[in-house]
This record gives sequence, C-alpha cells and structure tokens, in this order.
Amino acid sequence: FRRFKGNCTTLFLEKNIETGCGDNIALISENHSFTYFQLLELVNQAAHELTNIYGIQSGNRVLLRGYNSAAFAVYWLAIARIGAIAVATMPLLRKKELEVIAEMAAVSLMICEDELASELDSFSKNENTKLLLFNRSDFNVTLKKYNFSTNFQPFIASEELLALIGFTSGTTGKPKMTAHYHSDVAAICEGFPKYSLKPKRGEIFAGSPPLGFTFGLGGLLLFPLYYGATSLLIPKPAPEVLLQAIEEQGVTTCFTAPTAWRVMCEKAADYNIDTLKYCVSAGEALSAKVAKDWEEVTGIPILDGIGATEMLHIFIGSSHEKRKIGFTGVPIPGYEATLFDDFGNEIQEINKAGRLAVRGITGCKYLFNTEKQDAYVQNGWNFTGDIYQKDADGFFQFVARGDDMIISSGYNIAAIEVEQVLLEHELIKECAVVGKPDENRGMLVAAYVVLHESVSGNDELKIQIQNWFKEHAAPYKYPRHIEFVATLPKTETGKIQRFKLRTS
Ligand code: 3SK
Repeated sequence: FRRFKGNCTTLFLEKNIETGCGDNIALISENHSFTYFQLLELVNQAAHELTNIYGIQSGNRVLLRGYNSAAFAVYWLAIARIGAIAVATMPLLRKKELEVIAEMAAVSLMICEDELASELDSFSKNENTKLLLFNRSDFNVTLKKYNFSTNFQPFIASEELLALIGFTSGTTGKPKMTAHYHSDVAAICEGFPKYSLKPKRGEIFAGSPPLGFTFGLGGLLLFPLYYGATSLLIPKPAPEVLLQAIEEQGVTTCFTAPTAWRVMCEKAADYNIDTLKYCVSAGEALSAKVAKDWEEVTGIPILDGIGATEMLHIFIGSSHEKRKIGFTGVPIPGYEATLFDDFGNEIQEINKAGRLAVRGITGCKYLFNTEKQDAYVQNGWNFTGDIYQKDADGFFQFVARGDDMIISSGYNIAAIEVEQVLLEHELIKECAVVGKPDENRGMLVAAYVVLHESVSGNDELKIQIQNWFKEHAAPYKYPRHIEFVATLPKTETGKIQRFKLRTS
C-alpha cells in the first residue's frame, strides 16, 4: 500500500475534473446543488477567505461547527486545502464541551453556522481565537461577494501533513484527540467503500451521522466525492426525513446507525425506496433482529461495520458478497484483525471471545496522551476496546465492549447479549444494561428500559419482563434490577453512555 503524498482535496476536486466529470453533481443540500467545477471554485474562494481575512495558515487548527450542509463541506475542504487542520464538531455539543475542544486543540479560528452560534458566545471573545459565522443557505452568495479568485494552489508539505483532529469522548467521558494525515484520508477512501460499495458516478450518498463524526465525514462526504458520485447532505436527518430524501432524491447508498435503521424499518413501507442498494450500519453493534427485520421489510441487506475515530473509519465490515446476519464482517482489505486473550496471547480457537486488535492502512495517533497511546497501540496492534469472537469462516462477531462484560456470581454476562434479548420483548423500545456492584454477587445485571410510547412501567411489568427473560435466555443472565426511564444517555454519535448509568 503506497501512502498518498499530496493534498487530499485534489482527490475530491481536481481528480474528478481531470477524469471528465466536472459537470456531474458533487453536492446537494437544501437549496444548493453544485457540480464538481462549482465545488472546486467555492472551495478555492473559501480558502482565500480563510487565508486573506482570517490569516489562517498551514498547521493552524480550525474548529468547524454546523449541521451537515454544503457550507460545512466547503469549509472542511477549504481548511484541508490550505494545509490547516479541521477540528469538526457535532451540532449537539454544548458550550462546556466546545470550550474543552477549542482549548485542547488550540484552535485559531472557529467557523460556525449562525443557527448554532449561541453556544460559542461566551468564549468566542478570546482575542486569540477568531470567529467566522456563516448562514448555510446563502454562504455561497457571501463568498462570491468577496470577489476572490476561483484558483487556489493546494498546500503540499514535504512531510506527512495533518488534515484533521477527531475528538473521541467515547463512552468514558474524558475527550481525547486523535490526529489523521492527508494520507489517512486518502487511505480510507481506498478501504471500506472500495471493498463494500464499489461506488459509481451517478450514485447518491446520504445518511445521518454528522460530518463532525468520522463515520459521517467519510460515508457522506469523502467517499462519494472520491468516486465522482454525489453527496446529499441533510442538516437534520431524522429517520422519516432520511426516508423522504431517499424517495425524493433517489439515494443509492445510506449510512446510519442501528437505532435509526430500527426506526426506519418501522416506517419504510410508507416510502418508495427502490433506488436504495447499499445500507451501511456502524457506530454501535447492529443486532441480528434489526438486520433481519430490515432485510425482510425492504429486501435490502444491511452492511454492518465497525470503525473508530482512532482508526478514522471502518476496518471490519460486510459486503453484499460477504456477509452474515449477526456478524460485523471480515477485515477490510488493507487491514488485519485478530483477538488476544487476557495474557496477551493471540487466540487461535474458533468462537472464543477476546480483545479485538487491528492494524493496517490507518492507525491511532493520540495527541499529547502517551498513556492512552500506549494502551491503545501495543506491538503495532490497535486495541479498540471491543470484545469479539471469530467463526470458522473468519467472520468477526461483536460480543461486548471491553468494559461491558458483567461478572456476576462467577458468570460472564455480556451486557449486549442481555440487551438483545430484552429488545425482543414487545413492550421494550430501547434498553441499556450495565453491571452494578452488589455485595452478594459481585455485580448485578441492571437494565435501564425505555418502553414504547403507549406503555407505562410498574413493578408488575418488571416481574413480567424478568419472567419472560428467563424463558428466552439462560436465567442467570436475567436483569435483577430494572429501571424504567424516558431516555437513555447517549453520545453525539448515538452510542449509549453506559458509564453514566453505572454511576447513577
Ligand atoms: O463507531 C464506529 O463504528 C465508527 C465507524 C466509522 C468511523 C468511525 C467510527 C467511530
């Protein structure tokens, strides 16, 4: 595998123009539709705006805040074009979280959508950090008014150049900064999409993960542009909005998380989604039930995958040709994956759970956190923190997060497994299972349960669910503690924050 040496934006812009698809639609969002020619010009003008007006140079860090939109995409590309480093954030982040990010990443400029500016008010006054506000529906008109040249020479460094810093709060709370080079951005485009989706010009990619999450950045923006296809960016992509967009725009490829696939499954029959061919799920383990239900209702398989902000994108995944319901998939070409036991030995047995380790075309680079770096990367292997097992055909299957294994009365109980059983119960909409310290058992299986809208929880229902559970799974796994809640605590990317439940 040869590392890409130039500025990654040329792969998304010039390459398409040089190969004859300058007039193809690159980006669609609300009131905008830009061809590759137009996108190149807009990105170049935005690069002039950042350098001439805001003094941004290569190496500067630039925070980006906004909903998924053409404006967000243009600024992301302009930052990378200059050789500056994009610190893309997710729209739901609040003041405190943004403050931590801006400070840790030492950003020189914050580019923010006007609708989301209030959260930046208190600290945007800092004289070292400038603020650029944009309106997502007329940012292009504003850019044009400056009359900047539509040419801009992309910055190329003699050494590896950082393109982005991804923040990962994960499920443990404290944010960490992971850095990725232009060559990593190029590498992921040659990884999962090439293997699983084989994108073609004319295809339309859409979905719900924010561009501030590398799952969304890759799936919704970088992958379609790399292959000369079209990126459809939806600012507030609730499941119904996504289904509507698939019908109206003829989306072929959709990226979203298991929770949204489940909701979309319930509503899919109301929409014509005949154009949809590739359904990608990541961000959280996909249950066999959701995968089966979706395929039954729509006839389209869900392609599951696991990635990590630390690795930039998906490293184990499925394709139409190679998939099994209930399994994440196989290592994407360019990656190797294996499992280690608690003594650091590679597991050779089939179907034996162990710590997932991966290495390949991208890898974890934490900034200023050698302790975390040493824990994540050992002997060249990246330890993702997940427990997996591998079957005889080499398919990897999610077992639990490393910290989601509950040891109760000597039994190893995977929280995810209890959750999957509970989700089969007709009255349960969502749930999260954690271990709670318990004098008698060491740990107790505790389930936080969101019921369907029309149902209200009481003690009788708790007992009914417990009895039902014992009929559907080994009784030692049943949740001894059940709490009915209105919502579950989640990260911006939809991962359940079990640590919050453990300490509640
Ligand atoms: O969480 C994931 O599975 C994921 C997938 C792709 C890119 C990034 C992440 C964190």
